[in-house]
Amino acid sequence: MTVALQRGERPAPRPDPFRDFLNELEAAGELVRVTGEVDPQYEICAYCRLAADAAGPALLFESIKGYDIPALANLFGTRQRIAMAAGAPLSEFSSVIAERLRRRIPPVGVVGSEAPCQQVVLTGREVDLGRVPIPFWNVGDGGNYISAGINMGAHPKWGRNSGIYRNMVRGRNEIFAQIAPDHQQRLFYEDVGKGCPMAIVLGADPLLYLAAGSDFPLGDDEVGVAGALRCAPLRVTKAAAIDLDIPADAEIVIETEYTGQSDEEGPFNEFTGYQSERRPAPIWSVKAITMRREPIMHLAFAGKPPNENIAFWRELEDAVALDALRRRFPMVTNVARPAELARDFWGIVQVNNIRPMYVRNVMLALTYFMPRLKYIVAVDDDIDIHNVTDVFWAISTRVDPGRDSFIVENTGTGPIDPSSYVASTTSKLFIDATRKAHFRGIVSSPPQDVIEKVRVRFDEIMRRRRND
Ligand SMILES: Cc1cc2nc3c(=O)[nH]c(=O)nc-3n(C[C@H](O)[C@H](O)[C@H](O)COP(=O)(O)O)c2cc1C
Ligand SMILES: [Mn+2]
Repeated sequence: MTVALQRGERPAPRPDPFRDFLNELEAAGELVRVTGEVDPQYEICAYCRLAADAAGPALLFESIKGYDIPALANLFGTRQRIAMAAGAPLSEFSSVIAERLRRRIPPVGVVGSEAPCQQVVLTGREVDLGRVPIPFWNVGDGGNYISAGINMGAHPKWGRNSGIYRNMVRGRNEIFAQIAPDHQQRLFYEDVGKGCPMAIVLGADPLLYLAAGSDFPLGDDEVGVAGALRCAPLRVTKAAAIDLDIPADAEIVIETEYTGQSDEEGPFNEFTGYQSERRPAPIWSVKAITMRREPIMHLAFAGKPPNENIAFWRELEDAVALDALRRRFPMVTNVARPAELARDFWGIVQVNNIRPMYVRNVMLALTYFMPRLKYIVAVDDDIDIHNVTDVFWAISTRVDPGRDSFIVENTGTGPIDPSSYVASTTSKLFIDATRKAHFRGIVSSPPQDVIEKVRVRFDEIMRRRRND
C-alpha cells in the first residue's frame, strides 16, 4: 500500500519517538502484527526475507518462542517509510534533508526516573542476554545476532559516537561488536582500551537510526544530527552502569565495556548477499541491561538485496554529498546509491547542462564522498536516479563503452566485497551516460494532457482489479 506523504518541512512531533512512529505506520497500513508464535531460529529471518522480496510492511512479532518480549523488523524496508520517518517528501528527500543537516540540535538531559528505558534495570548477576529475543538468522551463522543495535561509544577527545554495528552474543553477559576499520568506534576502543564504554541501544527515535547509519566526521555527534533531522532535541539520560548519556526513550539498552580482548566472530550473512568470514572482533562485557516495563526488541534483516539493512544505510550521506558537490558544481542535481544494487557499489550522479569534460570531474569528485564505490555513473536530469531501470536505460542507450567510460585501478573499497582478492582493494569503472553532442535519440510519447486524462480511468481499473 502506498501512503500519501504530507509535503512538509518537519517530521510529526513524536513525544515517544519509536512508539509514535510505529503507531503512524500501523495507521497507514505500513506495519502488520504477526500474532502466531514464531521461532527465533530461522523463522523470523524467513519472514524478513519474504517481506523484503515483496517490499512489504514492517513486521511486529508478538509472540516469540521462549521469550516474553515482542520484536519489530523491516522498519526501514522501503524508501517510503524512510521518508515518513523524516517527514520529508520522497521526491525531494535529499534536498530537504541537506537543508536540515546544515545545523545540529544537541540533546536535552533528563533524570533516570523520567527515562522510560530505565524502568527495569538489570545489573550484576541479573544480566542475561538470554532474556532478550536475539534471533539466529541463517544456516551457518556463528551465533545469535543483534542486527539493529545503535552502538554508542565515547572517546575523551572525540566525544560521543553512534554507529550501527552487528553484535554476536558470546554468552549470557558477553558480546562481540564487528566494527569495520573505516568506522569510528574501531578507533575508540583501540585508543581507550579496556573499559571503553559502549551502549547497544534498541528501539530509539527512527531519526537516530538514520543518523547512526551514515558516516559523519569524527566529533560530530549523531544524536545532534538526529535532533537536526527531527527539528527538536532528543532526550538523553545517564546510563545505569557506564559513563555515557544514552537515549532516554529507547526500548532496551545493553550497557557494555570493552574487555581488552578479541576472539573470532562470525560468520554472518551480510548486506552483500554473501556470508562474511570469521574474523577477529573485540569482546564486550555486559554491565547492565535496562528496558521499559513492556519493551519491544528491534531487528534488521541483512541478506541478498533487497534488504532492509542497505535500505537505510548511508541514506543521509547522499544528501550531504549532494549539498557539498553542488557548491562546487552547481549543475549537479542529485546523487544516489541505489539499495537494489547493494548500496556501496554503484554511485549515480545526475547533472544538468554541464560542459562535457566536467562530467568526468564530477564523477571523480563523487569518490571523495563515497570511497567504496566500484561503478560511478553520470546521467542527465530526465533520469530518475532512484529507479535502476531508468539508470540502466541511460547506460544502454547513451553510452559507447569505449568512448564514454574509463577505469582507475587499485583504489579503496569496503572490507567485505567478495570479488576483491586483496581486502578493501578494487578498480573503479566510470561511465558517462549523459547525452553527448551528437546523440541521435528522440523521446516521443502521446501528449501529456492525454496521458493525464487516461491516468484517471486507468487508476480506476487498477483499483477495481485490486478489490476483486
Ligand atoms: C543495519 C545495519 C548494519 C550495519 N552493520 C555494520 C557492522 O556490522 N559493522 C560496521 O562496521 N558497520 C555496519 N554498518 C554501517 C555503519 O553503521 C555506518 O557506516 C555508520 O555510518 C558507521 O558510523 P561511524 O563512522 O560513526 O562508526 C551497518 C549499517 C546498518 C544500517
Ligand atoms: Mn560517527
